[in-house]
Amino acid sequence: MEHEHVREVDPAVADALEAEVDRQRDSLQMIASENHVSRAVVDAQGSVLTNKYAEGYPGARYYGGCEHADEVEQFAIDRATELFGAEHVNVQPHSGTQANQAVYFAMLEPGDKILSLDLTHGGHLSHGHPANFVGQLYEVEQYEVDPETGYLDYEGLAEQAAEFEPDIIVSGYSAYPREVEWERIQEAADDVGALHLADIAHITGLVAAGAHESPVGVADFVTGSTHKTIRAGRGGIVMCDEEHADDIDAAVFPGGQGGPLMHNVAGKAVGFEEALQPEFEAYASQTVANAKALGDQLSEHGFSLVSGGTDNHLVLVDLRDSHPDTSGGDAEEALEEAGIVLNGNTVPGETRSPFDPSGIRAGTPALTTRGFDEDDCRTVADLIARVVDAPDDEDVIAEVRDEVSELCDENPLYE
Ligand code: DSN
Repeated sequence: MEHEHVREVDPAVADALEAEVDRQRDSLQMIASENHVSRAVVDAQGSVLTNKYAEGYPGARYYGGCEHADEVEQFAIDRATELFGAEHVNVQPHSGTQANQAVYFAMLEPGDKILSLDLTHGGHLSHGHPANFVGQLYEVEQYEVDPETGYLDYEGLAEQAAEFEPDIIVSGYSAYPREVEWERIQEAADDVGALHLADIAHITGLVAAGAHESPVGVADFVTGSTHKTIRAGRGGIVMCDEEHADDIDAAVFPGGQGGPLMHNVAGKAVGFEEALQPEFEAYASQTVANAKALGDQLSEHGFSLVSGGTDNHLVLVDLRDSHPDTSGGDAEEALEEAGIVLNGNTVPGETRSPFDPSGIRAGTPALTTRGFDEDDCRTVADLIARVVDAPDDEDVIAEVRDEVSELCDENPLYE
């Protein structure tokens, strides 16, 4: 990746871009929400569609010259429809958060009630955290995972819903390692006459490939990110039945956004086309197999996994038992020095601060894209253990850094 046009104009930014390519190539990207998109998606996102304003929807825009924008957006819609089987798809949200906001804006009045999973139990800011406008505009109550098992407590959720009488229940999570039983949440919503929003941001690719049960056709609304496990252009997506199509479209534009980022919509179209290919199913199931191998091997090293393991692309490690003197932040820092990039993360029953929490979250989508298999992931778990066991030992960190470089060389990226 040369960025030669940038270099002609702005060598400083070109240097930073090239350094970022090197960083991604030469270290292990294990932030569970990240991935490596293809060169095709990079090209589409870097295209001249960035110049185009296209407020409105295909065939009904507020500006002229939208014929190619229309084509591209329709490709994205058609491919998403084929991937997920939803009656209606909106591919314009700039992010998963904005996809969620569109659903709230379309369906709720200020002061209405949202029931969602607590952030420290695996939820997301946009599900109603007090620091987010959603938590301030609506009345939010939060559910938690079972403190003993780390699994969702579906019965507790139904009881809480009966008491709180929410207008909408939000499912779908950013740090929940287990399969979600959408029907059980739908039943809880039906029992109290609430809507159900399933936010599949993290598992969009797993759902598209059949590696996780789909909430499409179960939940009233399904939102997602398009750049995580599905590794398409950066942004969000909303899916719903035809009945809510106009409300959702109006809530995305003009309700919450101005002009769509058409270059990102092009990246979505291209990434969705890639996800329709048979290889993508193999990628998604390998991502899950890799996360299981990573989790099993971390357990072998004495790490405690929230819920005891994983069914999806991520593991959540609670360091409090195995490494009581090492915070998630300490582990994140030492691992990054060793070339393993993941994030400190809150865990259920968190006793530290969100800025320096008790856990680490590690995902396999990006490693799998660059070709890692289960053996590689077990090796990565061994390396993580060596560093977290001795986070201040510069010799260990240097040795692990060398082994990370070897793994990267064996699984090249953006050649
Ligand atoms: N920032 C994403 C994550 O890491 O889960 C969610 O928006």
